[in-house]
Amino acid sequence: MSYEELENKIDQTFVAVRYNVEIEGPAIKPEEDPDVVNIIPTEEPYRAIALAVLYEDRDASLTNVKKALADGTSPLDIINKGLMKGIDAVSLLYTKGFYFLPDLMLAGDGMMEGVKECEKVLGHKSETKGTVVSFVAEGDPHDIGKNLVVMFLRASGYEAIDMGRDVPTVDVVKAVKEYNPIFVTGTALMTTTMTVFPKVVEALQKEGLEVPAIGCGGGAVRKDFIESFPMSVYGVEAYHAPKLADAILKDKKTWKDLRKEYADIVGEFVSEYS
Ligand code: B12
Repeated sequence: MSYEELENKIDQTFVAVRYNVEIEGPAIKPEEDPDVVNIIPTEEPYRAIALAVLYEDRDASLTNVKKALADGTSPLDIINKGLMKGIDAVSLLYTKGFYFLPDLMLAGDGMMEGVKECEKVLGHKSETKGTVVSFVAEGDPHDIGKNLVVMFLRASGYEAIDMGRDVPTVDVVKAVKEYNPIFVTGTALMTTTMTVFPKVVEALQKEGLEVPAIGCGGGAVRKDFIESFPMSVYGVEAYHAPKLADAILKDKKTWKDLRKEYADIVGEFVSEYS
C-alpha cells in the first residue's frame, strides 16, 4: 500500500503515519507500555535509575546512580534492580518496533555511565587472585555484559584482561598462550556470533591449549548450545563470573564440575541449572 493510500485509509484524529510507521493514539509514555510496566521497578531509587536509561538520559542516569550510592544503596542492586531493568525495557520496546537503533545506543551509554560509577565503589582489589581473559565474540559489537563481567572480576580481585568487543578468535588463542588464564569469559548477543564459542574451543585444542573453563554468556546464548561442545560452561549473570573463577582457583573445579554444580557454586537458584 502506498503512503497516500495508507494516509487516506485511516482516521487521522487517532492515528498518525510518519515514515510508514503507524503511531496509534492516545500517546502513552514508554513506561506505561503494558509490557514495560512489568519490568520497570516501582521501588525507589531503582525506578528513577531504570527510567533514566529508558529515557536515554545519560546525565540523569549518572545523577541518580550517584545519589543512590551516596544514600548507601549497594552498587550490585543498582546494576541489577535499576540499570539492567532500564535496558531490558529498552530492548522490549526495540523488539516491539517503538524504539530504534539510536535509542539502543543512547540507552546503552546511559547504562554504562551508571555502571562506571558503581565500579568506582566496587573498586579494584589490590592483591591479584589470578588472571582471567574476557572477550566479546568476533563480529559482535555488544559489550555491556562483558564490561559487567570484567567489573565484577576486578572488584573480586582478579586481573581481568579486557580484550574488548569483536575480538578475532586468533587473538583469543594468543591471549590464552600469553596469559595462561585460570578462566576465560566470552560474551555473544547474536545468534550469528554465538557460534564463535565452539570455534574458540577448536582453535585452542588445535594449538594443544586447555583452560579449566570458558564461561560463555550473552543474550542469544543458551545452556544446551554451550554444553554441546567441551571446555565451556554457560554463564547466566555477570556477577557469577568471580564465583566460577573462585571455584576453579580454590576447589580446582573443571568445566565439567561447573556445569554440574553451577547453582551451588553461585549460591542461588538458577532456573537453567535446576
Ligand atoms: C544495547 C544493544 C545494542 C547496542 C550495543 C551497545 C553496546 N555497547 O553493547 C547497539 C546499538 C550498538 C546494538 C547494535 C546492534 N544490535 Co543490538 N541490542 C542491544 C540490546 C537492546 C541490549 C543488549 C544488552 O546490552 N543487554 C544487557 C547486557 C548486560 O546483557 P548481556 O550482554 O546479555 O549480559 C548479561 C548476561 O548474558 C551475562 N553474561 C554475559 N556474558 C557473560 C559471561 C559470563 C562468564 C557470565 C557468567 C555471564 C555473562 O551477564 C549479563 C547479566 O548480568 C539487545 C536486546 C536484548 N534483548 O538483549 C539488542 C540485540 C542484542 N541487538 C540485536 C541486533 C540484531 C543488533 C544489530 C545487528 C542491529 C542492526 N540491524 O544493525 C546491531 C549490531 C550491528 C553490528 N555491528 O553487527 C539483536 C540480536 C538478535 C539475535 N538474536 O541475533 C537484539 C537481541 C535485539 C533484537 N531483539 O533484535 N545493539
